[in-house]
Amino acid sequence: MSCKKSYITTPIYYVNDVAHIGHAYTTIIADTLARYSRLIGEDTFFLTGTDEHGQKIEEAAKKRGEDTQAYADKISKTFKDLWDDFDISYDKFIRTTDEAHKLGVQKAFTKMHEKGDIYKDTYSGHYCISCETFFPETQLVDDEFCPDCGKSTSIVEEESYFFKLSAYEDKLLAWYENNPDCILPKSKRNEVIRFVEGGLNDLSITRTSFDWGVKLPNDFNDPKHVMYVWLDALMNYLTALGYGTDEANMDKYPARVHLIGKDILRFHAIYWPAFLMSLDMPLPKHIGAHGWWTRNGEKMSKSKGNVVNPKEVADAYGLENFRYFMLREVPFGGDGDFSQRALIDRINSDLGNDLGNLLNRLIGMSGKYFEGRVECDLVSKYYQAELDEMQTSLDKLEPMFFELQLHRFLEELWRPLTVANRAIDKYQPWTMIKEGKTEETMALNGLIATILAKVSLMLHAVMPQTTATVCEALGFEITPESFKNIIRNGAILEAFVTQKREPLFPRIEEELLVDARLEALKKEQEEAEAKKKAQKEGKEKAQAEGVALIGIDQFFATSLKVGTVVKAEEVPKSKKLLLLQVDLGEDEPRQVVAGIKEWYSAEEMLNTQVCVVANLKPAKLMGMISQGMLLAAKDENGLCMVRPEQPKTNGTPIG
Ligand code: ME8
Repeated sequence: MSCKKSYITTPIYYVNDVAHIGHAYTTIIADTLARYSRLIGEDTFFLTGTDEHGQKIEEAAKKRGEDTQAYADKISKTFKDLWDDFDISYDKFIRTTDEAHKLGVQKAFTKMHEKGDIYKDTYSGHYCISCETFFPETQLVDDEFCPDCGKSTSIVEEESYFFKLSAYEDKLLAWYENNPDCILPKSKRNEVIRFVEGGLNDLSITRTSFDWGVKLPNDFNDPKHVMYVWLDALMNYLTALGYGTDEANMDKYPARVHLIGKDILRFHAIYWPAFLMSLDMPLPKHIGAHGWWTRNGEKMSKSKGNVVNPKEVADAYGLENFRYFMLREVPFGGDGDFSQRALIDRINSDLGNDLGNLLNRLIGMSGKYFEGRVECDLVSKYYQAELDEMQTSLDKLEPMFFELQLHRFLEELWRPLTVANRAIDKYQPWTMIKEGKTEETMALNGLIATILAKVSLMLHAVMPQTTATVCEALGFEITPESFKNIIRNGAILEAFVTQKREPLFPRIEEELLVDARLEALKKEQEEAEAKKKAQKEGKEKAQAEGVALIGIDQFFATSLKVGTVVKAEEVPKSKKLLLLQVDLGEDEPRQVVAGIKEWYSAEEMLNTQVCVVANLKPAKLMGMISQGMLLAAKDENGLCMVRPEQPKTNGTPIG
């Protein structure tokens, strides 16, 4: 990617919904690349924008009862406002509803047609509106569902213009082969190659079933067709430079770097280069596909209520801390999980302890020993080993950056900070100064300043404001010139005087964002704990009183039923027992031997309803089988049966 001119893009985001953390991630990576390019003196063009046509947007507007264009205007503005709020350094914000863009798309359609790459036929197949993608039947899940997002597809049979994608199979494979870095990370390139090797179908590139899209050029005299939204959208990378309207700058930025999420790799790594080949335009330099963000291990979705709002995170934790976290936490291309705990750890540890504290130590020591003055010219006399160690790390950085390995870049960039912090512990300036080693102590402060300066310059693209503040404390401004002097030419920092200042990264103890869903879960858990505790206490109390508590499950393990005594007789020779036949609504009445004779006669019991424990193991009483037990209440005044207040069908469960 290192070249004199660079062109960096984000995807253009659909306006069916507002931005979330995933959109912010792509945009922050692209912004970091753009800022670094500018810092190293490249002429940089950074493009972002919104993708506003297609069935998905039309339906989203309809669902809300809004005019489609008015709805697109509204949501597009929320993206633009967010990026402005996030100080995203884009040079152009494109919208696919811009007139100039539409003209460019029409020109491309005409060109591809002239090239013989477009023909008319009938499309018959399945379409996923959510992904705005056609799928052959063989790729569907259970003959119906989208293999990418899992939503139901709809059957489409309509007249369509096709792009001869199949004609580009070999050319695409040759391009991947000859440009090992064209798709990053490289593992993703292999995926794409395998897909293309599996064979490409021609691509339906117009739709007739709705009309929220770019119309075909007039010459085609086919007003019912609108462009397929992906042809329309991908063309933004050319129309933003003036393709089809003002082409003076078209060749200015040949080396293009497209930042995308892995979900849209196929469109960028297969369709897009094929379209460009058809248009005889230069192919992208890199297509960088990052992974997917989840929240606390789960896919983010509105229905789950766990979508991370990037603005809320940035407001709570600081925009630049958030930027650092996103880029440091996850290997480019891999999936990442957003958790506030991980973010807090990064802020307190990497930023607070390693970086912020180093600046504090420098300010403290220079203030205490040298009235704030720091000189760097004798650093190499005393600390060459540390300088060498720092340089080894710095030399590794740029290749990592240009391979989009931003997490490794940041990891390596932290090593010099460790070198500086370790040097302080090792050389103990507080002892050196007492021993009269003034020069060594000043040189040590110089080493710290040098390391802070170099790290800040390299970190600038990730944390622009923070690093500007650090360098201001070190007496210089971050500019392409200072970058060139200090990083490229190894210039020694000029002497400067430090001032006391507020810590850059105040420690964060608690999660600052209230996650409604997590809060609800936490509350539920707390309530369950409290209930458990109360139960335990109650149980202990009850046990102390000789009563054991049971859970509801235990209660329901007992089958209680209403029944009618259909036969009742005394058990000979027994003072206590009656022999009852109780109808529980089963095939046969149950025989129950009940110890109630002292209080009830057989006649009194006959034809009355009783409550029976119906799932007791059968027991033998005086040689007779008892298949249940009657509920009764007994106190000092005697025993009475527990009966339903009103007659109930035999077998009615109680509970
Ligand atoms: O696909 N994790 O737009 P889109 C990481 N309009 N990144 C995520 C993410 C997540 N959970 N969710 C979204 C489109 N993204 C088309 C693009 S380009 C010519 C047309 C990011 O609004 C990621 O970059 O659905 C993904 O590629 C993009 O948002 C999709 O945004």
